[in-house]
Amino acid sequence: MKRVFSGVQPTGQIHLGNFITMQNFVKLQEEHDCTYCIVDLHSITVPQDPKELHQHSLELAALYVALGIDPKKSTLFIQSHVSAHAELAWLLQCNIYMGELSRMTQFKDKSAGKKAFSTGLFTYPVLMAADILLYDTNYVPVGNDQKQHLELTRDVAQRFNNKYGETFVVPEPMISKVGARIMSLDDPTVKMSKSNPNVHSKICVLDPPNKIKKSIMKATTDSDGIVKYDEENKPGVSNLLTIYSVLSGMTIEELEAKYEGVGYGDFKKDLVEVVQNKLEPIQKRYHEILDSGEIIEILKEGAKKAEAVATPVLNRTKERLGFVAK
Ligand code: LTN
Repeated sequence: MKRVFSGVQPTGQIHLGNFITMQNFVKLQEEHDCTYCIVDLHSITVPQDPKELHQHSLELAALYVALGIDPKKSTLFIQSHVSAHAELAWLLQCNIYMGELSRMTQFKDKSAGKKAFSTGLFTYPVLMAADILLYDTNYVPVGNDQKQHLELTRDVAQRFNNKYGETFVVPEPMISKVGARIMSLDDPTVKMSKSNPNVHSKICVLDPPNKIKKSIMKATTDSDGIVKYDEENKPGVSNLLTIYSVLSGMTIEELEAKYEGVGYGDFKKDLVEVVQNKLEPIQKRYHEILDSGEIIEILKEGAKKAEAVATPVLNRTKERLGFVAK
């Protein structure tokens, strides 16, 4: 079995783009040995309200389980519960160059125009490399925006192996096409994003039915009234078709045939129902897991399992560096 590792930040609400990414995580656990991490250490690279961070971490964990991550098959844990992450990040930091981190486009984007930002924002990709390398990861399912960080992870793993002897498994990215392609409802030329202040730009997994309805009915389309997939000329309608297709399991072609001669209003009404019906049972399960406290036990177990894999890798790394074992 190949090992899969991925991380999601516990910031803000989980929207449909994230949801689709996480659904892919659920599928992967059938064929691979999967580890999914709630990366709270990454979240504090930008200011966080402690109460919100706490809440969001538990919520994200409960949502993972509600979506179908099975704690018996996969390992689900919170990054800060396993201290090896912060520790390996330091060891890697001493083997990554300033120039490499300076070239990271996410860092450039996030620091642009800011008077002050933390050094953590700069070293963010090092911690991400530590996350991945600690689990002898073969595949990392991530969005396109994280590809450069993955390249850096591979570079540092190879560099370390060459210098100190075989230590790390060199991971490969697994770029999923659909999750990354869910666009904003108000402006279908940009990705659906947690940080977009317009609530109707996105649908969140925990949105109540009336909010889902409002956001979809308001979604930007175009004036030619034909339900057809054409990313370039009809980005709004194409985005709605993608959402419909992923949530219903119907293909785009089937949907185009179904809505031939039907106006956008009726098409959107059906989509509202598809989204509401998909999310309702997930929300119910989510509240059960969170309110019963079940999630606390799952995370405890998850941290134990994660530690059992991470600690030997960390020790192996220290040994290669010449550190004296305790
Ligand atoms: N940077 C990633 C989150 C992340 C991650 C990881 C993803 C942190 N550590 C390890 C994959 C593997 C993001 O913002 N999407």
